[in-house]
Amino acid sequence: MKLYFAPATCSLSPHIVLQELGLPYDLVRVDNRTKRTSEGGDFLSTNPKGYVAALVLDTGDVLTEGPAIVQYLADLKLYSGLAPANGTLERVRLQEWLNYITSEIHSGSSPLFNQDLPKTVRDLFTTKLSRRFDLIETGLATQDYLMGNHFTVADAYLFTVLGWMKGFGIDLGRWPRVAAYMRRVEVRPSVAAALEREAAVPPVA
Ligand SMILES: N[C@@H](CCC(=O)N[C@@H](CS)C(=O)NCC(=O)O)C(=O)O
Repeated sequence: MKLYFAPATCSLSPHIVLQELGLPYDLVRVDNRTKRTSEGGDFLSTNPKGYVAALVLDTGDVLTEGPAIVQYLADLKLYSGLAPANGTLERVRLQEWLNYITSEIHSGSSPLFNQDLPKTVRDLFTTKLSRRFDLIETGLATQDYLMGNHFTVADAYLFTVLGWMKGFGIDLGRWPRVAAYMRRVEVRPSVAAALEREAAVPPVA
């Protein structure tokens, strides 16, 4: 398999999952500005959507959309516990979280990357995000991870998008359980290994 990634973006989520599963993979870095890749190609020819993450399977099939990619990966090793079995209510609970993260937090924070965003608009997005974090803070009162007391692909995704908040001037310390959760996930060997492998791929020339 081959993961197309860009540093400090949402592609870190499937990357952490690949590491959790101990699956072999190659990494291809994408320059999101030029859409050129570290393979010397045009990323758009692999993923016409033009954004990471994209996972190219050994069959040549290309998977996109982070929530779909992480579920595909988890299902390759069901016993990993990274996702409950398909067809169960628990699996739908996982999908509920993945959808919440992608639509409410990922999409809800993407505009904040725009430095030119007027302060009033920035404040609106920040306030809405704060409410999303309140809900997670409440959920973490009785458990260590989103789905209970074990790590799932939803945690790989949440950790990834929450990692952007500092750069937006949002201090996760306002949500002490969320801050503790970040520290808990951060020390997983999969996270360090994914970050190390990404850092080892030089910028696209
Ligand atoms: N719906 C996609 C969104 C992916 C996405 O937002 N990718 C960002 C990085 S986090 C990106 O590559 N943006 C570059 C662009 O849109 O040109 C998913 O959930 O995977």
